[in-house]
Amino acid sequence: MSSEIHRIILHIDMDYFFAQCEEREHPELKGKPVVICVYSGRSADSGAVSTSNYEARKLGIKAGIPIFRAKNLAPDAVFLPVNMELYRSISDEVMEILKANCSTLEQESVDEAFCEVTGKVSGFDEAKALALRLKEEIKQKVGLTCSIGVAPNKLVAKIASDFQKPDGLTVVKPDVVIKFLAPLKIIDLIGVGKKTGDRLHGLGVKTIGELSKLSAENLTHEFGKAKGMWLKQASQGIDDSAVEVREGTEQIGRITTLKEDTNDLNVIFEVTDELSEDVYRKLEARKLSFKSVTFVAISTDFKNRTKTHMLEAPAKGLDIIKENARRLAKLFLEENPVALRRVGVRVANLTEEKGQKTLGEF
Ligand code: DGT
Ligand code: CA
Ligand code: CA
Repeated sequence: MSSEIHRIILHIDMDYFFAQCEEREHPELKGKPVVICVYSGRSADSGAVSTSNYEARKLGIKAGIPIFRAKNLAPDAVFLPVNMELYRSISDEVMEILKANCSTLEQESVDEAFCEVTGKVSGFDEAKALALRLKEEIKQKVGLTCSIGVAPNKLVAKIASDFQKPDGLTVVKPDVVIKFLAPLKIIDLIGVGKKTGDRLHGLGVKTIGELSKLSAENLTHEFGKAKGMWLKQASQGIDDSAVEVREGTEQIGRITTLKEDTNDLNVIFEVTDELSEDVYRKLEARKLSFKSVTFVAISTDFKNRTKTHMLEAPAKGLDIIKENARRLAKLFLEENPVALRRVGVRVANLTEEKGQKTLGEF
């Protein structure tokens, strides 16, 4: 079968991610325009929009515009500050589902990942069925929608995930890659920024198809060897880069809502112990060590804050997670005597255990 000589790669991109996370946490926001803001702190409304839900986008509110402009466009929209801890813990939930379903997961950012599924599925039809199952599982377990692109390489998979948003699925089989790319705008070719886009426009090139017609000589003359060759290949949908686990970016975290808001340390310790055990089981299953432990606290005013302890050397023991989480929780509540709504435990700076000794072995 011809499909067997091709790789099959999924690119998953969560829809309006930060805003959708807020909708999950506060269901009463659904249907209203929601705007996530990075406040610079200089004055009340200075700063920029980080993202917005689709209701807000319809009103012209997009990532990057000043907050005061967004407020002019939609005075009744809901404006919220970035709550990175929340997004990160939701991202962890998504990545775990993906990891369980592919041979290699490359997390690209908090809301995007490549999944290599070559060998896991027999061809593109099975890959499509897998993508649909993943979308369903993420919706059921995490409560969020995403868009997925399925293609023979990373470049085309990423362009495909963006093709039908939100809640989209776009499958680009190897024999239609060129036809799929041809009508798309130059700027849709991932890796072409504004500068290159403008220069290509100057050459009269507007679509990826038109770019693919330029000769390699012409392109290397115009953009230099490396970039010119890359443009030539990319415009034909050729990309050999491998799906690779990104080291060091990984973290494993668990977060939970308390039965009732509290600052009672005994209650909180009980919960952090449980979360620590969950985190430890994940680490152990994958033979990973960690170098930092973080306590995550979300108070009743929805502010959330963290306290992190960096270890001197990579560790892997459950007690180290538990004790640090407890100690950080206690410190946190001494500094912030507030009732907590949710708490979390996270480890980061993960490394493979291989060849590494625990203290007891020296
Ligand atoms: P989408 O994928 O078009 O449905 O919408 P988003 O919001 O998921 O957009 P995406 O995938 O480009 O970015 C993922 C998250 O990253 C987004 O929810 C917020 C954040 N983000 C995106 N652009 C910016 C930006 O320009 N500044 C800041 N601070 N954050 C951004
Ligand atoms: Ca996204
Ligand atoms: Ca993204």
